[in-house]
Amino acid sequence: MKRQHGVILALDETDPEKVRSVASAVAPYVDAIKINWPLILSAGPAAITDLSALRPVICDFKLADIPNTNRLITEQAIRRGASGIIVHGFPGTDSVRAVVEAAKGAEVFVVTEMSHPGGQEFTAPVADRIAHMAVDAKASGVIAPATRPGRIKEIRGIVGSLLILSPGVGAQGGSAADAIRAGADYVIVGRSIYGAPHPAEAAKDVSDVAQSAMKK
Ligand code: NUP
Repeated sequence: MKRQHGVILALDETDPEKVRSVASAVAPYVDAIKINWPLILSAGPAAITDLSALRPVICDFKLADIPNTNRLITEQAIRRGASGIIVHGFPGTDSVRAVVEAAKGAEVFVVTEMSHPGGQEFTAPVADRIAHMAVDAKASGVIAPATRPGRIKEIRGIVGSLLILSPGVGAQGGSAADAIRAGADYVIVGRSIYGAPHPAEAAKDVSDVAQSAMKK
């Protein structure tokens, strides 16, 4: 994934027609497309391959299983063309390492502290340990909350040069500029792009904001 816009589209659409139209309209303004279970369960896993023709696809499967199951899922996602995969850290280092090994060079991102209010309940208290573990397990990067830019800054202090991807911009109340200035490499944006009257314009606006925050 090459950083130009600093924006990753979270394409949580379930209408196959809209998946296609939003993806092709927004692709010129984002560096990757992140897909999650709503899209996989509606459009099917072929969507991984189809969308990869437009932009690198990150599978947000939030893997949280034993190493063997994590490995099997990762292999299938990579076989379909995924460029990256998102894994939970709480099942332990061996579960994350299994994903890094099975990814065969594709990018692996470990969830630290989740962006929604409930993320403060169970993920926040262990987020710093998970960030250290992501470094040890040789992950490509971590997911950290745009809703709490102060936490992005602290997590940056732990992960060094690993990538930080930050969801929670727009619909969840976070700001792209604040997240990037706090140390995020990319913001992940869903509803406020694909749910906008003109998704391409909305994506371009976020990209402009992210790019100017990168320069400061
Ligand atoms: O902590 C997280 N928060 C979060 O919102 C980790 C995530 N992976 N996400 C995902 O980012 C979430 O599942 C959704 O796909 C996207 C945010 O979408 P939106 O709130 O911008 O619509």
